[in-house]
Amino acid sequence: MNRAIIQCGLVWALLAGTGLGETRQVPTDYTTIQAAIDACANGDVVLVARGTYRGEGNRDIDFKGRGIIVRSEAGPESCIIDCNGTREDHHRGFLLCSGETAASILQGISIRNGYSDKGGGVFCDGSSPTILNCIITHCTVYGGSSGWGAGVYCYESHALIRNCILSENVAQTANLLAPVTGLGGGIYCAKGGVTIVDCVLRDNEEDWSGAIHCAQGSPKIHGCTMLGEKGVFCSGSNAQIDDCSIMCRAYGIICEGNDAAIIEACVIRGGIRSDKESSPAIRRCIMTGSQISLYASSATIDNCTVTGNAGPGLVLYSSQARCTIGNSIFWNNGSACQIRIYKSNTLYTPVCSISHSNIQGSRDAVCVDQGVLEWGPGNIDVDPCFADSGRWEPDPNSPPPSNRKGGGGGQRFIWINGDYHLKSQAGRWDLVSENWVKDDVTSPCIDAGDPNSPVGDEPFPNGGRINMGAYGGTAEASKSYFGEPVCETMIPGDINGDCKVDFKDLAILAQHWLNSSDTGSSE
Ligand SMILES: [Ca+2]
Ligand SMILES: [Ca+2]
Repeated sequence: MNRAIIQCGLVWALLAGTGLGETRQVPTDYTTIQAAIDACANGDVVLVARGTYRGEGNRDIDFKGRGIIVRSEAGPESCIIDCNGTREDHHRGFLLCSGETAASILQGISIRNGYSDKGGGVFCDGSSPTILNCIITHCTVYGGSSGWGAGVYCYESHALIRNCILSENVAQTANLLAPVTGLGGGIYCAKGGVTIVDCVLRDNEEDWSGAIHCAQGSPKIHGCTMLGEKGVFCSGSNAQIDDCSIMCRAYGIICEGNDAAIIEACVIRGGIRSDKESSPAIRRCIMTGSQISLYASSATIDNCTVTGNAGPGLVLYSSQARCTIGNSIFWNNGSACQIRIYKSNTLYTPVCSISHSNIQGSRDAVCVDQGVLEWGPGNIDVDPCFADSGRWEPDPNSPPPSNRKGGGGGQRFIWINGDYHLKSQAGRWDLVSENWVKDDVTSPCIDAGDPNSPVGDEPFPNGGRINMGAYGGTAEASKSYFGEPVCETMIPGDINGDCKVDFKDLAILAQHWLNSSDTGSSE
């Protein structure tokens, strides 16, 4: 990381014809960070010593378009900008609104107690800086129609925010009658394409939106952890959310306003809600603790594991809801209905298509109040043999017992996630030992996905066919078992990995031959 930054700064410096750039130290050379920035040419470094910085010149700090690095000497824990903003006296940490590019780097700094209407910690407008290893905490936005982005606000920006912690920031509105209130307790991004990588968003508060609010644009959210009330709110965006752990109480992800989010390889507690012509694609996700709710929207659910919800795992609430489910597992949701199609009207009929999935209770557990169930090929109803199913436990934060499960008054229960790798006698990836282990049973979900789906990164022997569930098609897919001894060597022509070359392999070959011919002709 450091090398990349140095290289980046070096390239910039060379391009700007200024050589290596100068290092300007605060407070040794300059009394304030702003004074140091004002003295900088492109390629320079502002190095901030340990300490807590306050007052003019150490808040509302403006990069003024410079391609420079502003960084702490010893990391964000020991280098704090205390904005000391209040509702009456607004102050932020940093402003980047002069067309800054990725060469403008903010690194290793804590920002706290910012207060503004937009961007309590950092405000980016039409600029795309790099924000690395920063801690942004206890910042507030509060505005007439809305407060936007309590931690970071980005408008028409391609900023990179990496390895940052955003915690206990608050987005609020001054107008309690406003239909839209606090947006983005952690980060608000509109238009452009902000990239948020390996960040932790914890206990940020927002009236209405989420820890991250994406409005339009194509943001990328990768490898992030979200804890607290709400996760990501996507509105009209093409957000790509992958490899995230979103453990929220109210909801995990909301998609609205013609949103086309791609949600991939995430573990989500708090559910996904999709409405207003949105069409999320949900792939290889584990969803527990609350349901997927579809209103006027369509969703595709591929290779997902949906379990441990108090009610159905999926509900189509609106007559305009559409859902296509493949290669997925709906198991141990706490209702007679794993999936429910709720209502229809004279204009629209909700439709749910399910194929190559393991639905506990089979089609009888897809409860159709009004609407259409398209029960496709390859569905099964067999114990998926999870490595660990997970369990309900009393929520230590709830009042004394009244035997309510999953919410409501009295004692609440929370779902403790299990391990949703599928058991296999040939090998299952074990999260604890980080190694392959062998079980005494083999899940029927192994090699039970759509034969036309690519097996992807499934390790050998993979049966030549994708597994159901969240690890299907990945390097952590459970291995295929054909009886002892397990085939350990690859034989040319043995596609399914059973140590024999026979018609089973030929059948798989023929199936994919047709597929690849189609691909080949289109390339
Ligand atoms: Ca397989
Ligand atoms: Ca074979």
